[in-house]
Amino acid sequence: MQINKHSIQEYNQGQLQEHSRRYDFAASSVKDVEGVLQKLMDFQVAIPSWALGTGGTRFGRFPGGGEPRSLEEKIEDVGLLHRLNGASGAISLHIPWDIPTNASHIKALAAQHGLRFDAMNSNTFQDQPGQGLSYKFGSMQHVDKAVRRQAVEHNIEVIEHGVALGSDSLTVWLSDGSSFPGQLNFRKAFENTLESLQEVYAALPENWKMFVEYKAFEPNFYSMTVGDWGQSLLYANKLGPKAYTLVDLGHHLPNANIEQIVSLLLMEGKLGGFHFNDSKYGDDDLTVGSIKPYQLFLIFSELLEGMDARGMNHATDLGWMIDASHNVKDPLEDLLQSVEAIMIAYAQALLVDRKALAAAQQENDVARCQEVLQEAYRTDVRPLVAEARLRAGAALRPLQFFRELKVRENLIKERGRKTVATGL
Ligand code: LRH
Ligand code: MN
Ligand code: MN
Repeated sequence: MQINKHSIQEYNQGQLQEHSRRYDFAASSVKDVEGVLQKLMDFQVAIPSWALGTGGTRFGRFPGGGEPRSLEEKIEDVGLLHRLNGASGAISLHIPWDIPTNASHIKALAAQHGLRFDAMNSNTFQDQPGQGLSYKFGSMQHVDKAVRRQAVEHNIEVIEHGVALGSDSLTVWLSDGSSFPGQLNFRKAFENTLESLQEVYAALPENWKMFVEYKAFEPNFYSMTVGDWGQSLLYANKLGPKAYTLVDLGHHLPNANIEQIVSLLLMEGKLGGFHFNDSKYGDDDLTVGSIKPYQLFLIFSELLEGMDARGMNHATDLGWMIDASHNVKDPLEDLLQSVEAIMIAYAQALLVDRKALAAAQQENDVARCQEVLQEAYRTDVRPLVAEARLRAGAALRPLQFFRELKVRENLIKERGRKTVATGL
């Protein structure tokens, strides 16, 4: 299904009066509104290929219909999102869920939709049909060198796919760890993993980055070999300048202070990328901003403070991606909501009066510090985000327009009700 520019313009026309009223009010209290709008227009959030289908849980899966059946259809779905919101201009692939058998055709298709290829994701947490050795007891940490070799070779293959598509980064998430005390020699598991990562690192092209993603628990429930940001940072530091830590919001123990983590990683020049999602309990992969929007704002606030201090470009110097998977919502609707939540948090963080905050911090004026932050957080920035979309030629209200166009119904007509998306 295609959405043409003309129908978006027509839709926006009908919304314009109400939007202008709300926008004029919002813009009147923002100092550099044009600067803020430009930043919002530049900011793009990558969509992971595995978020486009219904995820399910280990208890069951309830497919929604019209889900993408191939890599081409996944690209089309992200193209639709990008058309609607102007902020989803990249797709992140997972190998082997998305093997691009004809890379130049896939690349051309993505370009037609205005998409680039974000980080490539390797997969050594599942055994694939025909695979020689099992990852049951880990991949890069494995006691058997041959298993480690297999995992390294897979990652090198993923890099090759990425090169063919024009990607420039590899995300390595390992499920390696142990589920019972005594199962693993922690030091040896670390050393094996480091050695394997070093072999992958050596295969990175000159301009590539490697993101080492950590996760506190699951699928291993006693120890994870890349379990927290300290361990990830250790690997990244030992690997070299192309290696960075990747923060996934759902991969911490409850109540972890993620905003402090990102601040310190930025200070060290070792924050590479982000996986956005939200959670109440753990790696719930819920819609961004659906549970803890204030935390999301605080994270963005630290991100901007740290990035500005280092002269980094918000849009290009970190890898921004959603990492979600849903059981009961339309995945495309969910992604529209997620991107919107990210843009809102970003816009609010742009409004923080940094000078006032720094002055209040210097004077230990704790109440004032809170006031400054909450002044920005409690501002309704939705009209600013909508204005950025309008200027980018996207829909003023993407989710409403998605429903008006009956996108899901059309996709079901095209692809069928019973579709099994490849991946999770
Ligand atoms: C692990 C994880 C990782 C991906 C994805 C499928 O929980 O977040 O980033 O490989 O799930
Ligand atoms: Mn993740
Ligand atoms: Mn996860």
